[in-house]
Amino acid sequence: LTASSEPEQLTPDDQQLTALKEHVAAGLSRPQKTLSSMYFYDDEGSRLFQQIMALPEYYPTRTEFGLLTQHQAALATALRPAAAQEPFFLIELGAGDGLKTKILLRHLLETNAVFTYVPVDISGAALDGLAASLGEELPELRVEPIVADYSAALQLMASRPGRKVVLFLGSNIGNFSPDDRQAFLQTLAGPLTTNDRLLIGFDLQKDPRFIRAAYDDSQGVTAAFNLNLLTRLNRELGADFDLAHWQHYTDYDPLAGTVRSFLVSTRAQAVHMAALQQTFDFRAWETIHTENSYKFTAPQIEVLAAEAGLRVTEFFTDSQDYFADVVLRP
Ligand code: AVJ
Repeated sequence: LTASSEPEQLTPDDQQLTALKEHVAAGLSRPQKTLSSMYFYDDEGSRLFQQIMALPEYYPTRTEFGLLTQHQAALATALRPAAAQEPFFLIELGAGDGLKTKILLRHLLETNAVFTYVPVDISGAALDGLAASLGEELPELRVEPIVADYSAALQLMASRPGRKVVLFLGSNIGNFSPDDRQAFLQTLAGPLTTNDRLLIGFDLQKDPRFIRAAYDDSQGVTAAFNLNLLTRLNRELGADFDLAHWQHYTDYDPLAGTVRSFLVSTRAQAVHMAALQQTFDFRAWETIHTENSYKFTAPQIEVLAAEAGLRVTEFFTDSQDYFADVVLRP
């Protein structure tokens, strides 16, 4: 493994803390309190998400894994430059443990593609783990990890010349509100040129009960994942959330096509945050909205792409139409 696989951290810790403080102060001052699911992923949250991906109820990861395995050759052909030796960057937003991506990485290496893998993630620990496992499993791979949120990483990559293939797998796109999703896709598409490619994973609309079960598992791992956000605020903002009086609640709304997750205050309580020098009051059964997880239809995906000035060129699904991996180009 080369020295360059040491993750590059784009945003200093103090700026990150300032952003978290501002986010929490604003989000908990609204009539409907809300916190972004982006903040789930501290090191413990990333570890819990690994556990979620292995749960029997959580179908997206294993479905997409099967999908990528089945279609790896066609996907690689659709993504890589036509000239076999032309170098490119393979940028992955929200790389996590890279389990699914390794299918593509291995295929590209075996077919002599010339590329640098740039995994981007907000969890430094997740990227360290990924770099270490890649060093062992695919030692010939060139890796340049970046610890950053998506927009910071995209800005950095936009300034680099060369062909780009951007991966956004796992239906991470489902976390955006419709407005944010549109803005994000436009930001993503903006710097891309004709020969660049985008691969986006979309979880598809299906049996509502089946979807809901994936976000309310019987072992309570998803509940722990949601509640960990409060533990994080206790640690990083000196908050005094008492986890005995908070619950995980989630539901799927077929009308909006989204799973919504909440933290529910099971009694009237006040929470003080030392770092904000502020106290927040919660009524009994008041909720904090912590996550949206949108599910899509094929026509919606076409519209979404068109509105961002992108064209859908390939649409891969599994045999049950649970999930889609979609190739887009400018
Ligand atoms: C990482 C956004 C794809 O929405 O399915 C899993 C996060 N939240 N269980 C999803 C999540 C609760 C996950 N994504």
